[in-house]
Amino acid sequence: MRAYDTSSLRNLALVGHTGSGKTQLTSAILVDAQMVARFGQVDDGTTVTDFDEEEIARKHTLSSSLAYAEWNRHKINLIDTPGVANFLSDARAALRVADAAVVVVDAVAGVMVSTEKVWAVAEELALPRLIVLNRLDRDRASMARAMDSLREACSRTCIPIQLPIGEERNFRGVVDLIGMRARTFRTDGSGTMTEGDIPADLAEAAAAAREALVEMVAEADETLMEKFFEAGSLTQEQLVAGLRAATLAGRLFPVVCTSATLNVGIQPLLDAAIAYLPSPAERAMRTLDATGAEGTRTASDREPLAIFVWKTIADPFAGRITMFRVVSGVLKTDSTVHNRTRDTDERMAHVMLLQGKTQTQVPEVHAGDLAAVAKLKDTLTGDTLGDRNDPIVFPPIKFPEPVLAYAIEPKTRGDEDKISTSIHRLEEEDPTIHYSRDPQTKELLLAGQGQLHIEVTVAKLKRRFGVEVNLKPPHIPYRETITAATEAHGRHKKQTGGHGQFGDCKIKLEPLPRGAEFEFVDDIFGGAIPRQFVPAIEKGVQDARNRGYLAGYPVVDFRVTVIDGSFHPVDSNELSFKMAGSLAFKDGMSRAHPTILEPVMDVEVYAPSDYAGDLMGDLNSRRGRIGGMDTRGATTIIKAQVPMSEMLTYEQFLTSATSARGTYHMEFSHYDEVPSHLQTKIIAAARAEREGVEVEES
Ligand SMILES: Nc1nc2c(ncn2[C@@H]2O[C@H](COP(=O)(O)OP(=O)(O)OP(=O)(O)O)[C@@H](O)[C@H]2O)c(=O)[nH]1
Ligand SMILES: [Mg+2]
Repeated sequence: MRAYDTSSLRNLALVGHTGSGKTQLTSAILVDAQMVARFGQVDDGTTVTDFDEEEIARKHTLSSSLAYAEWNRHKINLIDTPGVANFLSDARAALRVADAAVVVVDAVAGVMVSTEKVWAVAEELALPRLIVLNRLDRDRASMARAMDSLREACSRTCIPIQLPIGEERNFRGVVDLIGMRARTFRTDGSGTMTEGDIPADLAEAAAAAREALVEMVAEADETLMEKFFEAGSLTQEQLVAGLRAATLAGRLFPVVCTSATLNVGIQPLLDAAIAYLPSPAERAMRTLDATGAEGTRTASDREPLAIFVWKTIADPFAGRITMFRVVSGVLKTDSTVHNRTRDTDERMAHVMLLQGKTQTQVPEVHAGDLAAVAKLKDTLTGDTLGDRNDPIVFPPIKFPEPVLAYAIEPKTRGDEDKISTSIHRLEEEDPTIHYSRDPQTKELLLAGQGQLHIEVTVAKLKRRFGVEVNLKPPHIPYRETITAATEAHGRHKKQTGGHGQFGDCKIKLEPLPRGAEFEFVDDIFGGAIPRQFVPAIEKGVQDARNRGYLAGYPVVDFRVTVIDGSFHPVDSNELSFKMAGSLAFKDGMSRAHPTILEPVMDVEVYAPSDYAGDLMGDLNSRRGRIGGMDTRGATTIIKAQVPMSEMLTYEQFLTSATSARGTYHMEFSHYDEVPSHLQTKIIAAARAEREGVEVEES
């Protein structure tokens, strides 16, 4: 492949609700650009970007993957991202290294919940967006309805630059509203395109749509607006330049029309991406310097080398594969670069481009391009690599907290070690899973974004690492906290011949606001306890608070202040003060009115409006607090906050209650107090479990 300079690159992340056709669209692009010989199909498991066995089996993208198409002397990098809610954090990471989002919308269903989520992320990153109305060949596909939902849910300035030719199964091409030409396609998947005049029956609609486009472009820029009023229209050059500028500025969002399975409209889509979306040189990336001050770095070969790692793949055979964007400078294969996040050096032995899972080694990668490298030692997702003397880093990627944990046990006895090394490898590629051992029950806990996420992780463990586990019913990550301040005393004293043990401390416990976790303050006066024993008291309190008080869940959101104590010149040691800290904590908890906290989720439900009443009633019965309701066409959107423990069965409920026409999105919101009658149950369950374990162990 020829080398492409920065201005000939486009970095596009395909984002949108599951099933909108992102993977199929990527596949059509690759065949049209002759990057692959065969037109891969999601339904046969033959696409380039859904190559993982789990993705093929489930017909969903579960992890972002990279592809590229050479089109009209440009290299278009494509990141095919997941649209399934549990995996959206991977789409968020992809948007960090893209210069534009290609927002794919199903022309039958319109904008759905994941589309709104990724739209908001693109908004936050100020990313230019091109909208693709896909699946226009389906029954009940409607450009008009899809445009309504886009204008309501995303932006009033979504504006078609094409009109579809033919409806539903007769969809076979597009009218280009800028060139005012028709582009029709053979519908055999070959992508064979014919250019011609606009069909007579569309002439009027096309003229009206073009006028709307010209007005929108004029409105987006004051000087264009003046010219528009003077001349009554815009010249072709003004229209093209104005549309490009407004798209880059995020003021307009052009809309194109496709069918990814029939390979209709794909080539005009690529032309539009080159014409109206930015090259990396036109979009600076945010940076932080050593003092935390914000700046930007522009894609240029002449700037120092700076690389941002957005994704890692844990391959049991090939080892770790690190995917990155060369933000600035030129990366040469075999060079040594500095990992600034971890302060270590890494050798970039085999720099490569990825076409799905196919790797092609390249001698160098220029500023703005996306590439990968195998077998780095210490580098993880979110790290910045580059020149040792260049002080900047890129802000790390924020990943969501796990919301649900399952206890797992090996199917084969003695596989525990293998499980934990394999899960640690998977944690590298998926920072949203979390693996731990319950300090009380000693069970292995696997936490993630939801049931599907855990199931997929377990399936990966089996397929990639050959370890099989049983999943037990899910756990809610409850917490404990206190609601009253109190003083407490702990004294540890033992006299067993020779040296004794003596530690003694007085502490104060005070509640802190939600999310404050834990604070420890040393407020000892006049050497009541020698300085070196104070950390031991903290250690004792920490150990005790992690073991919990009421039901074995970590105690959070409080402050411990050591205010007094006493010591023995010979018998006092660290262990004794650790014990004293632990005892003081327990003493305090008995008076601090402890209570249990549970994770509460932000839930958004989308369903046909007929079901709204039933769905609201159900959310109420799940202790949900309804935050608002919106109607959008025939769809109702309900927003609510619901405790996680009540949402475990929601997926099945929603599917059966709405005949699979409802969808929902859920993410962690905050921790809140559990009502007291439910606390009693949680405490009883914890006690039963603990006793069960004790019986088993004895
Ligand atoms: N009729 C028709 N079907 C399509 C079109 N595009 C995609 N499909 C089908 O829709 C289904 C979903 O397509 P995908 O490409 O997997 O959708 P996706 O957006 O990648 O979905 P996730 O990976 O789950 O986010 C598959 O069965 C495709 O064959 C289209 O333009 N027309
Ligand atoms: Mg997909």
